[in-house]
Amino acid sequence: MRNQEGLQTLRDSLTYLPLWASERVMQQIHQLKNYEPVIGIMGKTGAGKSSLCNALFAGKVSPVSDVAACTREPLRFRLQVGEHYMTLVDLPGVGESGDRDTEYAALYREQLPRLDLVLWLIKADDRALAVDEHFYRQVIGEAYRHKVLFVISQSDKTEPTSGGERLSTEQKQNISRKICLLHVLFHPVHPVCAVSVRLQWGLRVMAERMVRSLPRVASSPMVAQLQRPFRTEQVKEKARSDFGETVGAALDMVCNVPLIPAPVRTVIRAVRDTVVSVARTVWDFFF
Ligand SMILES: Nc1nc2c(ncn2[C@@H]2O[C@H](COP(=O)(O)OP(=O)(O)O)[C@@H](O)[C@H]2O)c(=O)[nH]1
Ligand SMILES: [Mg+2]
Repeated sequence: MRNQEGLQTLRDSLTYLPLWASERVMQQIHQLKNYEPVIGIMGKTGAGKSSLCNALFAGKVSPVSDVAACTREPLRFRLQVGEHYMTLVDLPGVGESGDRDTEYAALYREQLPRLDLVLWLIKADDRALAVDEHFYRQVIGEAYRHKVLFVISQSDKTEPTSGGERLSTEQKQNISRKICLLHVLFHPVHPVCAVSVRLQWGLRVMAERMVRSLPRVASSPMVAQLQRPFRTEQVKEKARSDFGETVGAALDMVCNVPLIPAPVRTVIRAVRDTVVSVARTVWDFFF
């Protein structure tokens, strides 16, 4: 219902465009609303991939298709919240079986172009990072670095461990050191996150980093999948503004259609800012 209301409000803001142009823009808006993000999760077995996804995302999970237990086909899970979907791709561990690394490299090269973001989990007490480093250089390479978000998982296992319900100052200092180390090793595009699912620590910041690291088309539908506590104002504001910008880009696309009459172009330019702000306003109706 609110969905329809949102669409109608957007349609109204396009009244002054010729029908073909407003139809084009509405079609784009439909696609943006229904975009299904694909997020890859990397990390050695036991890094905490499943636990982290369960902590962050609310969606009901359904395994996708006839999953064969071969490395060429990673496990895919489809999450659903209302009418929004997102796919998680559980990518096999790096450097866990040397002889299969070539096979993994091929799998990653095949998957990377289709992923909106890769969460690369490194367990807080994992010190064997040489393989990760090698893999990052060789397989991810320059082309896909912007898609990788490093996450230090299970931060409560940072020395000196106490098993308590809060991180000690010493632990926090050591986590900061680990973050610095990862920055030196990987030169990541996005800042490294640190989380503990057991202590529910760092997850909010991680959600903010995710929404900032995703391509504009993917941020809003990802936010729709987040558990309530992580849908903070900052997270929503970034997604809302991404949505506005993508709708603006749809108008620009129509503007760039060859041989479009000059007066139509003028009208599109004149309404652009209004449509973008309407899109931001109705964001809550959609996501
Ligand atoms: N102490 C602690 N244990 C965790 C945390 N996250 C996950 N684990 C545990 O680590 C183990 C492996 O987690 P899992 O999510 O299955 O890892 P996956 O193999 O990467 O999917 C499980 O026993 C989890 O309960 C955490 O933040 N802190
Ligand atoms: Mg798992």
